Amino acid sequence: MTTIKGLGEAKQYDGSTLRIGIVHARWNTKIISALLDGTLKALKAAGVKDENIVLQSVPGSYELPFAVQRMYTASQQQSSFLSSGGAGLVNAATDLLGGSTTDLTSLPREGGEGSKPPTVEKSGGSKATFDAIIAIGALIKGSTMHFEYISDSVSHGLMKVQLETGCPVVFGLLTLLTEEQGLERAGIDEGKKMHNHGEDWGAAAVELGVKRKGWA
Ligand code: DLZ
Repeated sequence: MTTIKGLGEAKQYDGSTLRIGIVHARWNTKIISALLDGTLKALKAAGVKDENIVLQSVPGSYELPFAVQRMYTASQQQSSFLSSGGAGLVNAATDLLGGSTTDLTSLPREGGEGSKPPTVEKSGGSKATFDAIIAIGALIKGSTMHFEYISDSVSHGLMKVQLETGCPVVFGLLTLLTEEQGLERAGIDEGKKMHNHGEDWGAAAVELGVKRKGWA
């Protein structure tokens, strides 16, 4: 079946001067891990430098809006401190969030639920505010109303954060009726029905990061 869905004709934006944050939930790790891979692939394809990508993890999707808000605000405070002559400040974003970032290379690639959670390590220092932040989570519907409440509040929370901070927040939240839908959208189902949606999110972050500079 053909589809008209998607980003349309993709223009490649130059991400080589951008600083991008990624906050991901750890629930449904197998899906998240693949989505992160896709996101990073797109960021790197657009020229975003490794040292300008800051990763942070939170337990579940419900924590995403708070984490994005803290990450951006801390980076802003750090940036203005440094530009006013401050020095030797450690990464304020990660400190305010508990001093850890995810080491992506240790994310389990197989297994999914119940597999070993990602280990954490402290990130290096960073100097600029974020040009865009990508929030990644996968909510899977269960038998109660939990899914509806969290999907709704996280969607509204992420929109509120981007409008209040002025930092583009890419909506990498999958709201899934089944686990299979998540595997498809992460590009890791057996039939390989869909592409990895993380690639779209990485490209969206670069496009918004570049355009936002022109809209400042
Ligand atoms: C509790 C919970 C449940 C049942 N399901 C998911 C899910 O499918 N995806 C997800 O990202 N998080 C889930 N969580 C965890 C909540 O998002 C949150 O971390 C906890 O309620 C603690 O605030």
